[in-house]
Amino acid sequence: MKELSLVLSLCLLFALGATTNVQASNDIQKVVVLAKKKTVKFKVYGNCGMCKNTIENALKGVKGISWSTWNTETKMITVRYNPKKIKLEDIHKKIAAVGYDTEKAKAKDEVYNNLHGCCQYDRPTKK
Ligand SMILES: [Cu+2]
Repeated sequence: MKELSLVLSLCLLFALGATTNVQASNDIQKVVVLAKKKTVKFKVYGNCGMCKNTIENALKGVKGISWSTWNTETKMITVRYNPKKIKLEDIHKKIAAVGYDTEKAKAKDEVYNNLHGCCQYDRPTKK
């Protein structure tokens, strides 16, 4: 029993210490910022590693987007973003702007036609 209460008071001390510690409050703020971010996964039509570069570069440096990665096998993109800074719809549009159809946005024909021959993926049929 004595040991248990010792452990409990140690825990309490740690908890108090943590909340009054400046570093800890910075960490809490970081967690809050992280909590605002979302990770989404959706389909982006494409073929190869060159497509991967084009798709990922389209989202690189875009405000509100932390990172993205497109899988050449599954054709799925994973995007980490802050919904307060960029709308999911706009992420789809950014990808379509460089020639790649997504579940929600369609690339312009002329942009698609300018893609490298090996990158001209089979376009999804219209619904
Ligand atoms: Cu390609």
